[in-house]
Amino acid sequence: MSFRAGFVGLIGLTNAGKSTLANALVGEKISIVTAKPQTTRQRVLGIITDDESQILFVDAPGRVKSTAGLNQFLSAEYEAVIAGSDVLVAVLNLDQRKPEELLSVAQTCADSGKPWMVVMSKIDFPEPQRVAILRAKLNDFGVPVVGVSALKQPDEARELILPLVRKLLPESAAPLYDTDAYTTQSMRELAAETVREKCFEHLHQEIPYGLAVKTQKYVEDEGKVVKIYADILVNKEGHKAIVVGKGGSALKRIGTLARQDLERVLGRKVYLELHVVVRKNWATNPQMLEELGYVVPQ
Ligand SMILES: Nc1nc2c(ncn2[C@@H]2O[C@H](COP(=O)(O)OP(=O)(O)OP(=O)(O)O)[C@@H](O)[C@H]2O)c(=O)[nH]1
Ligand SMILES: [Mg+2]
Repeated sequence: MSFRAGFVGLIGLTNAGKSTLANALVGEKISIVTAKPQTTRQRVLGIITDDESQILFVDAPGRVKSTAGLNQFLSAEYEAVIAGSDVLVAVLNLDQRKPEELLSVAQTCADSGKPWMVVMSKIDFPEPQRVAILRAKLNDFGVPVVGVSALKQPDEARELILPLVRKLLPESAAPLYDTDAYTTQSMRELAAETVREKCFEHLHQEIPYGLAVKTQKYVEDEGKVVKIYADILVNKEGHKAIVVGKGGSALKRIGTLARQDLERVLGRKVYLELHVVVRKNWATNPQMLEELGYVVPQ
């Protein structure tokens, strides 16, 4: 039998559960998840290889319409993942009240001309009539439709989705990526994303949207401890005080939670040092955006 391999873009609204689904499918935490929309900023690759196929899941930002600053990057990244994927999975979240929003995501996938399927996400959401209505409306597309709860039943989600995706992959002479790896994300990127996840969870209003995290130093020497130094960039002086908190309490909490997560992933002790740095308008500065990796790859 011939080998199949390709990029499979997870396409949906913000907060649809795409990253939760990516993590469930890969069986490892590759992408950060929070209750806030616009958590994912850059695409993250999750790799699943077996004897017959290599699936390259691309977790993307949700759909954002914008022509300025960081949101312009999110919007371009969303479009680039659609254009660059071989197969699309429309992730349609059942906690969304407006079915037309979900159907427009499905229409985008259909318009791409690529093979695609639908995953109705958050099927545990107590709105069974929404499932029936959505299924009926999706019927005309004639593509596979499954419903999953990646949060509550990740194994079932994987078993249901992987065989359907494999059938949609193009043939390939060989795997496209290292067959031992489950992601291409570096430890420096993972460290920065883990800190950003804790910032999103513990800071409110506009603060998370105005910050970015950059790993400045990652030292893995002979010793038992991995030393990570990261900057939290904020775009206003006033935000710095909020991120640091009273007597440093907020920053300490963020640092402790991020360190614990990183220690679990690395299986080693971690020393994590965080600095809050004010970089006014970093999100509209092309050079700063590039430094943070917020550029769409060509
Ligand atoms: N009840 C329920 N909640 C879910 C499920 N999947 C994800 N969530 C929750 O939905 C929220 C958003 O999940 P994410 O996986 O970050 O969603 P996303 O589509 O990646 O969001 P963005 O990156 O911001 O576009 C989080 O609070 C998740 O815990 C699910 O199957 N059931
Ligand atoms: Mg996400």
